[in-house]
Amino acid sequence: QDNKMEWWRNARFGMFIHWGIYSRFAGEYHGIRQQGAGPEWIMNLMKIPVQEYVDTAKNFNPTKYNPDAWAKMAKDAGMKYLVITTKHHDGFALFKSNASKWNVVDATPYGKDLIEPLVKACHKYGLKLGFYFSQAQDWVNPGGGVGPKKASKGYANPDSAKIDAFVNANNGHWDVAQTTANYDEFLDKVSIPQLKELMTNYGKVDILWWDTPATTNLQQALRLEEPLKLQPNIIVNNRVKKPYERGDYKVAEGKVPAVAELDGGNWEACATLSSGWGYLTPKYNGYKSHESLIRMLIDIASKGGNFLLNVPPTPDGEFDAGSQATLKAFGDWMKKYSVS
Ligand code: JFZ
Repeated sequence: QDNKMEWWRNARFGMFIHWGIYSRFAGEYHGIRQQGAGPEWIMNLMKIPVQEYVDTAKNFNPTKYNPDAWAKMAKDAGMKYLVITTKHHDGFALFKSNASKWNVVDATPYGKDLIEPLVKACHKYGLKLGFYFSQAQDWVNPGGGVGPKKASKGYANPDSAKIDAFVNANNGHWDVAQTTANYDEFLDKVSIPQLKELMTNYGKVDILWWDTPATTNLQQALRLEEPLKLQPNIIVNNRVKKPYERGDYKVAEGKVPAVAELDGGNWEACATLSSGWGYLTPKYNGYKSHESLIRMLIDIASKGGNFLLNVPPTPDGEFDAGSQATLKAFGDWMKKYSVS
C-alpha cells in the first residue's frame, strides 16, 4: 500500500455531512412530501424551476452554525475524518467561488464561506478533512448533468404535464436555464475552476469524494482530476466516472459487503443515521437504532473497511437532538470498549 493511504486504512470511522439549500425544504415542497430519493434530491424530483430554487437561498441564514461543535461531536464519537458536501447536485457551493455566483457568499444573507471555519475546526480536533464535490451533476449552473431522466410524477406542480414533456425532450433537464451550455463548457467554466478553488484555498485536503458521474467520459474524468495534482497526497473515492474503476478506494453504499465479496482493496461504506442524507422535517424523520449503527461499524471494521456515517444538519446549522443522541451513543460505546 502506498503511504498516503496509511491514515485512511486505520481510520475506520468518519462523519459525512450533507448540507445545503435543500436542507431548508426538509423533504417538502408546497406542503407535499417529496418521494423517490433523499431530500437532497428535492429540486430534481419535484422539478423546481431554477430561479425559484435559487431565490429560496435568500432565506438561507444558518446563524447557529458552529463548526467547532460539529468537529468536537465527531471527535467524541470516535471519528477520525469528516467529509462535507462542498457542493451537492443542486450546484450550490458552500464555499466562496469566483466560478459561479451560486455560492453561499454571493447568494445568501449569511454571506460567509462555510467551509473555511470547518477546516479550522477539523485541524483543532485532529480530524482528517474530506470534500464531497458533485463534479458532474449540477442542476443550476448551465450545462451541468441532471442524473437519470425522471418525470415529476405529477405532484406539486400544476404544470407537470408540460414539464414532463420538456424533461423527455431535453435529456432530463426541466428548465431551459439548464440547457444554455453543454457539459464540456460546464466542466471548463464551473466544475474544474471550483475544484481548483477547493484544492487551493483551504490548505491541505485529505479526501476528494466524487459522486454520480452522469455522462462523464475518460477524457473528461482526466480533466476533472487535473486540479487534484495541487494536493499530492489527496485520496479519492471511485466515483469520478462509470464504470467505477478509478480511485484509491471503493464506496459501498447502503450495504456492507459480505466476506466473500471482499477483494483486499480499500473500501468504505456510507450510510445515514436517519431517514435521508439531507435534513428531513421531524415528522418524516426516523433514526436508525443506535444498536444497528454500532453493529454496522463493527461489521465494517472487522472486514477492514471504513464507515462514513452521515449526519444531516438543520438549515440553521445544528445537529438535531436525534443526531446528537446517536453520536453520543457511539462515544459512550467507544469509551467502554475501544482498545485505543
Ligand atoms: C449519491 C447522491 O445522489 C445522494 O444524494 C447522496 O449524496 C449519496 C451519498 O450519493 O447517491 C448514490 C450514489 C451511488 C449509489 C447510490 C446512490 N450507488 O452506487 O449505489
